[in-house]
Parts: sequence; structure tokens; C-alpha cells
Amino acid sequence: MSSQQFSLDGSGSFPVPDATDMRFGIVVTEWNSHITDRLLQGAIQTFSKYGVRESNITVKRVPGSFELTFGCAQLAKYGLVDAIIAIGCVIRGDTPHFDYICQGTTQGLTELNVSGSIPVVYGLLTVNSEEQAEERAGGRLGNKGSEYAITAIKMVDYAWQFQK
Ligand code: DLZ
Repeated sequence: MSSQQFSLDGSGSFPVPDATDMRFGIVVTEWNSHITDRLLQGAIQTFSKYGVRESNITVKRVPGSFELTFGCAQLAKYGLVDAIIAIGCVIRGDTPHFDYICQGTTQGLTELNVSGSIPVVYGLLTVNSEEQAEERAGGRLGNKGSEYAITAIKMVDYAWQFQK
């Protein structure tokens, strides 16, 4: 099923758990901030919709997507948050940078999920054009930031099943 047919926006048949006591970190890139800031706002609005307190959301900036892994790893160390969303946007250009950054970041975030103790949500938009990025950051295809927030809530709820 393609992402145009399936969405994690909370409107489907799988309920979103209560998030009142959850604490979240969001690490967001300066690169393509005209897109990443919109994804950030989408995530924050959705957190608010599901009861997350503003004081329980920590936002940190890193320069580019490649720095997301380090940024999330640092934030995860101190036990201040229950899950982290890594938000970045890589737009395919004429250089091999696109593939290296996508691959390196994806691998880094995957390793954090395997070896760390809290979930790290993959909020990396990897797109061919500016237009595709706009479509996913509040445009025709909605705001993916909202889906990242719902995923983070569901993953904290999942993790808590084993802790409480
Ligand atoms: C260098 C670079 C390029 C070409 N493109 C992007 C991009 O589209 N999105 C993004 O988030 N970051 C990009 N970067 C920066 C790298 O992620 C990284 O910040 C630098 O290579 C320094 O490590």
C-alpha cells in the first residue's frame, strides 16, 4: 500500500493512546528549514491534540540531517524524554550527497533504535524535488509531522507496556 493510500494520521481504526504523561524530544535540522519547521509545527500541534504538555516537549536544532543521529543520541542519554522524533529533509540534487546523507542518517537512526532504550521516530523526508517536500509538509499530502507525532505516542505506549 502506498503512502498516498495509508496514513498514520490517527483517523484510522487504530486508536491513539492517551499521551498526557509522555515527554518527547524533537531534533530538527536547519537545512531546508522552510520544510522542517513546518513538519515541526505539525508534530507539536498533534502532540497538543493528544494531551502532551508544552513543557514536556524539548526541541533541539542540528545543522543537517547527517547530524540527526548524534543529536538524538545525546538527547536520549539523559532520561529527559520518552521518545524522540528526528526531523530532516533531504532533497535530491546533482551530487551524490543525497544518497550518502540518506543512507548514513537512516543507518544511524536505525542503530539508535536497536541499541538505545527509547524509540527514535524516522522523520526524514527523502524527496526528489522541492515540490514533493512541500506536498508532505502541509500541502496536498498533509503534514507528515503529524504522523511522526502519532508514531512517537504509539511507540512510547508500546515501550511502557514492558516497563510498568
Ligand atoms: C551537505 C548537504 C546537502 C548537499 N544536502 C542536504 C539536504 O538536502 N538536507 C540536509 O538535511 N542536509 C544536507 N546537507 C548537510 C548534511 O546533512 C550535513 O549537515 C553536512 O554534510 C555536515 O556534516
